[in-house]
Amino acid sequence: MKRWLVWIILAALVAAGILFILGEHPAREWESRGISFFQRFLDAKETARKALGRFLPRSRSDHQPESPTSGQDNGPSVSVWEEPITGMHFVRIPAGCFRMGSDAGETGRDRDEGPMHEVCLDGFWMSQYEVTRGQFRTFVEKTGYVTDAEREGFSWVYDGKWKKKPGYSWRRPGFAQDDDHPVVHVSLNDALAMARWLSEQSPGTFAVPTEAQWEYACRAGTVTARFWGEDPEDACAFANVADETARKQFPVWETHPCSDGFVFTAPVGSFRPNGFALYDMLGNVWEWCADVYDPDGYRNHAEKNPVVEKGGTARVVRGGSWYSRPRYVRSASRDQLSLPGRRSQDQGFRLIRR
Ligand SMILES: [Ca+2]
Ligand SMILES: [Ca+2]
Repeated sequence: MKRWLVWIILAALVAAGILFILGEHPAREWESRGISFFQRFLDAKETARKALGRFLPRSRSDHQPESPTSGQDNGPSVSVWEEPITGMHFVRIPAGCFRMGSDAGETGRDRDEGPMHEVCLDGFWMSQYEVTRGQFRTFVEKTGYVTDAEREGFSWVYDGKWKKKPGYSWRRPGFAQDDDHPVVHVSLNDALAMARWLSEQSPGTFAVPTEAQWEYACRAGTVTARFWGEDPEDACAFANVADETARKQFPVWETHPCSDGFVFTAPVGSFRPNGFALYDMLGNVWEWCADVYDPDGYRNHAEKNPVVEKGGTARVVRGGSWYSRPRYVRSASRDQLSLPGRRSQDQGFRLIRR
């Protein structure tokens, strides 16, 4: 092997090691969501690849079309359907195709966001807001449903670290919430139970979105890292995220450089919507998707209505939460919880309707 090539490889390994160590400190989403050591290594490698881009082989860079106009300034024009029992609003998401995932140049990107690929979806309805505590209460009162957190007597709560703690559930979230806040401490099982009940009681078939439906709905025609553009600094007009407000309480957090006014959950719809008139697609609470989490799932995605149904127990969650630093608050960012029964203080959901 040529001597100069050996030196470059050695330099890359040292740089990857340093970046890996530097990246350790506020690893909040890793810590809470059980991302493996191997994925952390790959993430550090991706960072090193960017830093040493001149020397390492480059990934394919997908062509990006021009960003369409979102129409947010005048308020998007959409069809809304109100579900009669819970009062949930559903907006019509038109059939269409989009580029799913992110390209290698996107700041904060993880390798599981690639390769970017074309996906086409049938039209569907999506709940305009995250399911609220009040709407979930209606479901529970009419059915007697008991959530996984209540049945097993504990949930995951943040008090400087993520811990499994007894006594927490949607009824006792661990911070102040009224019925307009998104329900939290709900598992995928709980979300699917509410969808099944609505399918029996109300016109239409209800479900949690597939990961492809979620990203298509979140992007609303945009190709930028976030539906408002590229910049995390602009987050606080559009999303409740880890921000300067939260940093007063948790000084070690890596935050967005702006103030959204909320440490924990905000009432749904407190911020500006995306181009499909959907609120809080990014931030506030993480949202369950129907797909099994597979870091390489995009390689085998069907072009039409893809969904990953096999391959393990972990399930996809999307969009980030009040706890999330900028890299998790992106349209293409993917995260996971290890089981459909997992729940936490920043985990909620929204439904779709067909
Ligand atoms: Ca916040
Ligand atoms: Ca959300």
